[in-house]
Amino acid sequence: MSIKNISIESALHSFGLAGVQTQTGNLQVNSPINGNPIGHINTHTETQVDAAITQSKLAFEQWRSVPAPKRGELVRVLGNQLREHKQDLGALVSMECGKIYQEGLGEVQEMIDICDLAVGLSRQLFGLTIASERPGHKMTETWHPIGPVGIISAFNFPVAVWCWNAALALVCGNSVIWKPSEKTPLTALACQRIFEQAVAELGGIPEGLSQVIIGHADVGEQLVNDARVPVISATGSTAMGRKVGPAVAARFGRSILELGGNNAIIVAPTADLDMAVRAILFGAVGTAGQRCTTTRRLFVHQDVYAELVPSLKKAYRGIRIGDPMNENTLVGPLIDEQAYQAMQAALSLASNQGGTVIGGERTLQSEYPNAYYVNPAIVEMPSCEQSVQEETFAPILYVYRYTDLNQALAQHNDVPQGLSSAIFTNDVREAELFTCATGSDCGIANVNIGTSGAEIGGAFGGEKETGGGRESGSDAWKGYMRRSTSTVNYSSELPLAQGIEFNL
Ligand code: UN1
Repeated sequence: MSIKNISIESALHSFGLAGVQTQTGNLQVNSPINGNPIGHINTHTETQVDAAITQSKLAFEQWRSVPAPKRGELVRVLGNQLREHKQDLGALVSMECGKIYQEGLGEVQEMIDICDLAVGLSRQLFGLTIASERPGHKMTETWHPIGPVGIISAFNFPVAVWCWNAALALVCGNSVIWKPSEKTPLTALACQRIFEQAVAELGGIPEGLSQVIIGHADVGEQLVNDARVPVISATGSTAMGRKVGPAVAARFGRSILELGGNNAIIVAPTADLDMAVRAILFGAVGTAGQRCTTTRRLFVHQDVYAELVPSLKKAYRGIRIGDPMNENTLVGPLIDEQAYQAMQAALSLASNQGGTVIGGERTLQSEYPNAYYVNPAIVEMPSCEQSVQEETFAPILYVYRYTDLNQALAQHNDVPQGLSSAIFTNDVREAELFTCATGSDCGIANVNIGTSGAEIGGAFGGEKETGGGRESGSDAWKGYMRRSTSTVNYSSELPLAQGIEFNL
């Protein structure tokens, strides 16, 4: 059954974007649902991007003087606007990037949640008071707004990632410039409309406080290379991060990188296997395997292998693949043909390495000749030693059998990426080992829940080729501010630190 009353026309219309369906523009946007064009828009020129950065700097110079709790009011109104638009925006996300409607709604909820967090944070941008070694002196550490924040986001979380960054950046007193994926610009324009509604509702907000720039990699590069943008937060592939990181570093900017993952779940002998199967299923096939947190590798203890793996295969047989706007569907399409080709290449490599592949074929081809639906794949690998090193953005789950947890942990960590991880166990020693300093080397290490679907309250990101950045909750806000240490001498002497005597 299809989601009632929401069509691409109605979703675009609710954001004042109906015109994109008929207008001409050099960027054609296709829906991964059927491959049909859903709009044409224009990319920004170099001059327009430059003007956007100039405007962003001006907006920042006003916004940084607005008290933080007042800045929080804008984010509260933004959150309320998102609540009102949850269904329409969730549907547009689903239609533009192909994730199921439930996950589209979840993504908008993630935006609402981060707005709530940021509103609270707007009254809690705490600094420190530090004991001075000198009498009559006070040392403090204060956090100040830093400047325009550039946000580069990927197609798979086309709106939430903007909001994680923007909500924090705005309460921290910064302006924002967003370069969304060229595959999902319409949802970005919809967010821009929602933001403008919040601005209009509140009034008195600097012009151009949050802007969207549309384009391909060249537009992103211009943003990344502009020294007026002190922070670049980029989410996407490791290949993209390899370009962004050094370019930002070369101009002494700060980058917050959230790149590829190669996330694994370990299933130990004491695990609750029913729970594990459900978590693995959501982690491996949810969003058609196109989350940075998708479960890509599974280490199963030999004592439970014969029970868990057949249950998992059975669960895979029950997956309903199809139109993501159909409420029965669990897995929608891949984003495009290139994603499909990458999946096929990864599967043939795995079978050449002795892996046994189940699934992975294209499906629904006669119904949707221009879209790429696939059966999620399970690949049983012959040996733990051959842990796959690359992230393929598709639903492929590599399964390994292990006998010793230390050996499984070593294999688990022996990949270039370090985003998310999980263990299913009811053995407290194993759980503690997995989450301790010598356990999982990932930014996220879970026990008895899967690798994907993190809450916004925690810091989100990972180590090694995942880029090291942290977004979202905890103290990630500090990445969007500059730190100032002040020593105030309220005595009538001028003692030097370290006891140095320096007298005429
Ligand atoms: C991403 O895929 O880039 O933890 C972000 C999750 C989501 C965010 C994923 N909250 O799966």
